[in-house]
Amino acid sequence: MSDAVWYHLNLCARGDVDDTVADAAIAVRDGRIAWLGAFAALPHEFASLPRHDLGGAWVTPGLVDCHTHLVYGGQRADEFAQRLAGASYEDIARAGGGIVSTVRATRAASEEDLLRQSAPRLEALLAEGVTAVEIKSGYGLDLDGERKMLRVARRLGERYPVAVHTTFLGAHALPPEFFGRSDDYISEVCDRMLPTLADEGLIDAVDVFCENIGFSLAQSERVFEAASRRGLPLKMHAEQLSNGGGARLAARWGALSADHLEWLDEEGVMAMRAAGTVAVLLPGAYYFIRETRVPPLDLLRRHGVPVALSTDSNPGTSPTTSLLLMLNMACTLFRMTVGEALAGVTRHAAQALGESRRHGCLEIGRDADFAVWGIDTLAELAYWSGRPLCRRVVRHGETVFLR
Ligand code: DI6
Ligand code: FE
Repeated sequence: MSDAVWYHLNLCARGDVDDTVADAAIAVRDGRIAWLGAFAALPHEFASLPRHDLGGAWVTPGLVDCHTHLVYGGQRADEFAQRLAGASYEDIARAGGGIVSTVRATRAASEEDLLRQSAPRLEALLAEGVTAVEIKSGYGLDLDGERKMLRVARRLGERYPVAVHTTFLGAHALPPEFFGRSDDYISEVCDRMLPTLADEGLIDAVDVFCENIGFSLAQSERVFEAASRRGLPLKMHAEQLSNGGGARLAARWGALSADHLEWLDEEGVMAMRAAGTVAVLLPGAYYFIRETRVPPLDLLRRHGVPVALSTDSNPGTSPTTSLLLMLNMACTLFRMTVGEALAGVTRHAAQALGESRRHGCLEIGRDADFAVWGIDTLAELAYWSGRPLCRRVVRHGETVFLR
């Protein structure tokens, strides 16, 4: 079927800009990488396979977008206009807009409708070389609504050649019917929604929005407890709008990642380092809400915390479907290096999903999932904005996107 040798390519197999092979080749058998290295060293056993000439293009692992909310109904362009007129993201949330307005639109949509609205967002990611994506729930905020979102996420993974990881984010916002009763809502999340949806096989990980407009440390901990009882990996939206100590809590519970982190302090960084918790930075949200406080990259570097980058694709704070634009923003706005940015959408992003052995790196025995780029140097991935750089996406050895 897809058995072939891909050659005449520059290889960046680990998403490491200092570890590349010029004039390389990748041999694929049964959808997996059978061999890779310098073309001149191609073992004889692969000599008879069909060959695909990539014309000197660069090849990286398929990119990983490890934090998205891309399944939702409607959009919030009006709210954007309100913010331009002076309202803050928090003002709008407190006035019943924000996340809750997307909850209304998502609840009102049928499953088919939600699938139709969400699919183009995934298609856009795929066309930029993304072969693995995380999709969160969190706009249903009741059992049926959350189930609908997670089912749509699963169906997207069946319909498109992208590995979809689902994250249950029932604790994203307080639904209006629980107004003034946030502890009761957390009970609903922990005692009913999470166990039911986990039993239905819809949950790969559990996340919570720990923030003063979200849920408290104590409430977040209850969610972690319920998820851990089920053996589900943990993630947290932490220190996005204030320094609430969420990252420390996430680390204490051995979370895969803590995400956003503009307000993260050194204690939080050290706790994350000790726990192996990945820092997921989301420059699209930083940019779109016109945040001015940048995440503490120097501290993250100094303590050796792996940093991932993601789109946070969502209608309120990051209405983007371009992971490459996030590389550009991470470099220009956060002063990350090109090498850090590329690691952030390959091996570190895979680690943030708990999937380091499956995604984010090309090596013998792994799925042949890679992106082919029409660039002369890897720095171009972060340099251009708005330019279609991805020429081809290969998943399990088959071309699934071609430009
Ligand atoms: N933080 C975010 O940036 C998104 N969710 C979250 O917890 C925003 C989601 C939205 O505004 O719709
Ligand atoms: Fe988010």
